[in-house]
Amino acid sequence: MSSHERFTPQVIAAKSVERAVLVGIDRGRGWGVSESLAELTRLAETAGAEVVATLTQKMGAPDSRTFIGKGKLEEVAETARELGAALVVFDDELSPSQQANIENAVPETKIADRTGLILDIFALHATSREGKLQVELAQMEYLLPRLRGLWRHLDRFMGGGVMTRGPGESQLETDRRLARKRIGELKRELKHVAGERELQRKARARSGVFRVSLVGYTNAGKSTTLNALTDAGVLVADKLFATLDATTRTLELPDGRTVTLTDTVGFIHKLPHSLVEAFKSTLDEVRESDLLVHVVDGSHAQAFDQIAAVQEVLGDIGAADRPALVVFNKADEMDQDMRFQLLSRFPHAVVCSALTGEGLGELRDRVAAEAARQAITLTILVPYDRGDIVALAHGHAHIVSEEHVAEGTRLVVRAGVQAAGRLEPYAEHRRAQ
Ligand SMILES: Nc1nc2c(ncn2[C@@H]2O[C@H](COP(=O)(O)OP(=O)(O)OP(=O)(O)O)[C@@H](O)[C@H]2O)c(=O)[nH]1
Ligand SMILES: [Mg+2]
Repeated sequence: MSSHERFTPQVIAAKSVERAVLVGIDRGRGWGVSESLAELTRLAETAGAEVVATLTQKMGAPDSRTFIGKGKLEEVAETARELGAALVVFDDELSPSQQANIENAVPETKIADRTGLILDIFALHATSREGKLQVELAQMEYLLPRLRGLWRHLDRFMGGGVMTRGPGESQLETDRRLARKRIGELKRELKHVAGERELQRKARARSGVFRVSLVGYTNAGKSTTLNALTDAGVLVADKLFATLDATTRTLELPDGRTVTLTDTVGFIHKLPHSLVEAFKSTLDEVRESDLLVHVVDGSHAQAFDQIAAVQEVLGDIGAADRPALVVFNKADEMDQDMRFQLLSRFPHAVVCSALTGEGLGELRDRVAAEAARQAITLTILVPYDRGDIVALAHGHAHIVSEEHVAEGTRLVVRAGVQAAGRLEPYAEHRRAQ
């Protein structure tokens, strides 16, 4: 095996603390640059780096060649040199060519971006086999188009020039081929590993039990909420992306009804697309949930921005249409004014503290009310010429089972009052849970 037969993803943060300079652009809209850089600081610290400076530049859109302007880039190089920073992190995903150009302009320094940092944290925090495979897949997808950048780096190290170009290019081809091969292997392995969880998920779907998923921004308190409601014993930590695996527990509600409650990976502003793709099967549970409990850190100054970021990811994964209940957590850290502001924007939200238990009774009641509202189970028999009714059931009800019989399609569905009313004419049985 040649020394390049194995391709290992680059690890941004080394074991020892690395000094880092952060760079962001102020677009004058959307998230404020200082808030975004404060979050990037937390990400950098979580990955094991120490932030020694942050630099910003005002511009409507990033420069297509170097992300920030040339002058600013020189300032970044100068700052990194003066402060002995080995790492410069940009607050947006850099294109492969931007990355290569910046590497040329800021020599002797590792150049990373928000995406690379998030991927690095995921790699540090992944514990299950599936989680590790998902993260490696996301890393490889991210690295594949950037392999050229790594090679340019090496070429320069070797002195560059005519003699190094040939072998460099062919080595690049080899690396690309190996990376693609690994991506294929990872996808196959993931399919295999996800099999068991898939089976459980499908069994839950068939059982018709009402399924609730906790979704929300990282560090909002999803795992703490699951633990408080079900004694699940899931890891809780004051760090970003503490838990990556999905955990499902049974939750008994005050009215005697039983539902399942799933805690899943947290979201973030500018969540890398490769991660969303790689975590697709973990996020299937969210997409298929009957109810999303959107946990928000109500004590955070960016609570509303974080809600918008979560809604964006929910849209990306095809879960935007799921019924959602907004929960403002960390009530123990809120003052009266904050509560008022949160509730005036989201009047139907629940305010609670998973830490002190305040408001958890109301949360249980509200979940029970949602489950009751959506809980009419119908067995319908739809003639084959009424494909529109089958489509209606798929679009607006939960399909418990579906079979094709001589007279048509027989479906067992669970639906809310409205959809149930429209499907009722085809009912064989009707049952309210
Ligand atoms: N003060 C206060 N802190 C809380 C509350 N709920 C959770 N926390 C803290 O917030 C931090 C994050 O909690 P987690 O439950 O790990 O958050 P998460 O949403 O699961 O985060 P990720 O798994 O990283 O996406 C921990 O330090 C918790 O102790 C609360 O109601 N009040
Ligand atoms: Mg968690």
